[in-house]
Amino acid sequence: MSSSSSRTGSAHTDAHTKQKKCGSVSIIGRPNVGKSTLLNYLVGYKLSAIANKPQTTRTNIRGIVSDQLDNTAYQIIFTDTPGIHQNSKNLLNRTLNSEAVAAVEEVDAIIMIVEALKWTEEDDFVLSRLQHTTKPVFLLVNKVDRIQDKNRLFPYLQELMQKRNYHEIIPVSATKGTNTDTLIRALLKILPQSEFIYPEDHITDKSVRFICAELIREQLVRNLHEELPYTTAVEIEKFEESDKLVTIEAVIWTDRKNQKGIIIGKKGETLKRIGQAARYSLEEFLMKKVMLKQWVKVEENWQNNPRHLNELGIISNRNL
Ligand SMILES: Nc1nc2c(ncn2[C@@H]2O[C@H](COP(=O)(O)OP(=O)(O)OP(=O)(O)O)[C@@H](O)[C@H]2O)c(=O)[nH]1
Ligand SMILES: [Mg+2]
Repeated sequence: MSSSSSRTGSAHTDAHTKQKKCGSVSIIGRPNVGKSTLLNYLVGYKLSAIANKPQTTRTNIRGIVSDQLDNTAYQIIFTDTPGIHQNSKNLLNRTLNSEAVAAVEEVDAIIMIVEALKWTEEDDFVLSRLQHTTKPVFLLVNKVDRIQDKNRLFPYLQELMQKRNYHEIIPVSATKGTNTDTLIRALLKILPQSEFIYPEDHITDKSVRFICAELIREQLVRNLHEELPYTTAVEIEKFEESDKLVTIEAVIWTDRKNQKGIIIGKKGETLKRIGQAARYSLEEFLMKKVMLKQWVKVEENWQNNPRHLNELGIISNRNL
């Protein structure tokens, strides 16, 4: 598990399988619509941070699904992207947008996600970024589990059909997995016949360290309020794996001294809570006991420092 993360128990192709398909699909949309939730559901592992706050995802993350459906063995490389947003104040924000936009080129299809019954100006903005693409765009209308009266969906879907010539519009629930098989079936119709690119047990192109840093950052985003999480970043300084235990040392970077105090909290309580929750998801991902040590360090203005963004893996993956 050094250069990329893999899982045991892959989908082997057998003699009855008629064809093999492989392709790449980008998942885009405004912040908070459920892009990372969908990626994690499809891959079956938590690779990408999820939180009920905009701009949780900061860099493109590939999740690889190798499976079979209707006599087709397939490998789909999904790219989860940062939410496309209209505020591009600092280098970090601008990087988030360009990552997302870069992800719509050189793919076989694009998934645009919106929320059921909630179309906003930012959705229009996302749509405008897709104006010139010739790739099939699948519109997923997510969070349908929240809609009690499903009859309300039908006119909404009809309204969406007027906005663009989508390849297909599919109502889904990324948390429950509703209609994700319909999505895979629809994608398989347009994906090319091809050998797989990655070994069948690979689930992401990111390193185990990167995913671990994301899982810790997820807890920062969840446990801290308002603006604070966006001025923090996580770096794994040490990752040591033995038979039964993984020892992880992580630095939480923040850009102001007073924020360090907020992250640590009264008598260290906030940091402890973050650490406990992070350890739980790290253990689930690594399938081993985890010993997690965390430090909080201050570097002013790291969000505008290309070297730092690069070190944190935020701008190093433009060519993915
Ligand atoms: N009820 C419901 N909630 C969902 C669903 N999908 C996602 N959510 C919630 O929506 C919030 C945002 O989900 P994310 O997956 O982080 O959204 P995102 O589009 O990746 O957001 P950014 O990375 O900030 O662009 C989280 O609280 C999720 O639990 C769904 O199908 N149903
Ligand atoms: Mg996300």
